Amino acid sequence: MQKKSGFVPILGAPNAGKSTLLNAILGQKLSIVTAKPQTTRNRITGIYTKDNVQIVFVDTPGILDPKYKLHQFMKREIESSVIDSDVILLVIDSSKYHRDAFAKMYNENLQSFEGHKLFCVLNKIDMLRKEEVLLMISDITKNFTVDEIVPVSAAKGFNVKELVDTIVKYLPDSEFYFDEASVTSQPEKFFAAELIRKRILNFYKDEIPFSVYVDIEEFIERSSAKDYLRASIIVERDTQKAIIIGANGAGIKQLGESSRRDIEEFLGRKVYLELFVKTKKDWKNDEDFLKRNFNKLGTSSTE
Ligand SMILES: Nc1nc2c(ncn2[C@@H]2O[C@H](COP(=O)(O)OP(=O)(O)OP(=O)(O)O)[C@@H](O)[C@H]2O)c(=O)[nH]1
Ligand SMILES: [Mg+2]
Repeated sequence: MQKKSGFVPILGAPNAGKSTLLNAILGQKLSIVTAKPQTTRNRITGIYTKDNVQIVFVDTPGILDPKYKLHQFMKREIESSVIDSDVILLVIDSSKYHRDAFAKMYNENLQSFEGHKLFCVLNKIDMLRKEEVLLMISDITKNFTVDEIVPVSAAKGFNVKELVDTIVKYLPDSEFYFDEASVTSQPEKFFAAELIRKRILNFYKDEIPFSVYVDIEEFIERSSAKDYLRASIIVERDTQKAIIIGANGAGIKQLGESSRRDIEEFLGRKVYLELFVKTKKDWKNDEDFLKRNFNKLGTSSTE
């Protein structure tokens, strides 16, 4: 049978449910999800392969006005995910739909949508009544040019299969880009860092989660012993370092244990995890630091 394959970036405002949608499509917790906006920082490739179809989804950071250099790097991740894409999914939190806010995002990104098929994915419809969803669909139809409008609940898995079926209709005939067994193109150490960051997003309050960068400094696979992982949690200020470590190291100990369990579950094997906390002043605005680290993560969607 003729193969069909294409690239499908998942775009939208912070917290719209983009990563939840990717995970729902893949049936796997690949991209970290939290209740906090700005959870995703890199583009994350999630490869869906079934029969003669392969869809390379690319989860992206939420669209926002850059305040730090980090945000500029995140924005570039979004922009590069759109180039060469076949269908763009623009995900909206339908429980927060406002025409003006949607119009702003739509118009600001119109140029990058050009030449691509555009789907408007109305997510979180489990929070709405049916009539409200219908009204929203008619409002979008009247005011915007999109190729499809698909209501879903990524969290409940509602209409997700139908979304995938609709995407397939727009895919070109093409050989697969990735091996049929691949689920992602990112290295394992990227996901290890993300799982540690997810725990930090959930454990600590206020600005701490947004000031944290997790760097996997060493990842050694060992046949005779557990894999060895050394991770550095990089924060912006010494006060943040003290908060993460906690009284008598209780914070870092708990963080280490829970992250280790998450990583073991993800990798399907035991690991030995060592965590360190380091201060790097204002890393969010440090171009060299960001360049080095974004490159190191191998988040390129075509790698
Ligand atoms: N009720 C409901 N909540 C959802 C749904 N999809 C996602 N959420 C919740 O919305 C929040 C944000 O989800 P994410 O998937 O992290 O959102 P995101 O768009 O990837 O966010 P960023 O990475 O920060 O841009 C989480 O608390 C999810 O559980 C849904 O269909 N229904
Ligand atoms: Mg996300």
